[in-house]
Amino acid sequence: RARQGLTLFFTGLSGSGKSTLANAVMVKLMEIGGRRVTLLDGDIVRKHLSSELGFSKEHRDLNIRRIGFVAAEITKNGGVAICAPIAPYAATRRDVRAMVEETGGGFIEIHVSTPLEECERRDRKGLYAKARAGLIKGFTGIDDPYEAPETPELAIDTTDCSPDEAAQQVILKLERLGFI
Ligand code: GGZ
Repeated sequence: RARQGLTLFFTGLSGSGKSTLANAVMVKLMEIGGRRVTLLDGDIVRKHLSSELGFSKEHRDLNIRRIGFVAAEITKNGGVAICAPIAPYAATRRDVRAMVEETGGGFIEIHVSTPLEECERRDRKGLYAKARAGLIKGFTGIDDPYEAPETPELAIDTTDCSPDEAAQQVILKLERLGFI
């Protein structure tokens, strides 16, 4: 598997630590070397690939399918795609897994399982406060669903662990699975 392409798919609530963790894992993989690494973070994708989309179920699904398509292309060519959207719907995540696995590469789903309570306590961007006040409608975890993965390859709660510790857990998992 050490030569196979691979997609790391982080899913979790806003503020759960997906971006921070995805970045830390990217840095570690680049240090290890051997594979090209592409980060498809939620914010980056929303800006460059899905700028016309909102947050309805249809638009979220379309956003995730686009990410899945790009990740599958990268994986097919032997690279590492690191994705970090909320991706709230289980069925859509399953479809993306199938798209990636069809290329013969690996798909590792990582649930960044930091509970809502902690995400809301952090509220780095003030979005939870706005959602609670009704200023943002359809905010994931407040008045929009998040379907937690039932059998992810890995689940990491970042409440009590540093980004470096969390990233190390991902690297360890990749070693155990034979990808690095
Ligand atoms: C959830 C929203 C919403 C709503 C704007 N619901 O903390 P952030 O700001 O940077 O992460 C959130 C981001 C989610 O975009 P994704 O592309 O990851 O979502 S999905 O996978 O569902 O397509 C948040 C911001 O966009 N944001 N409105 N209503 N998050």
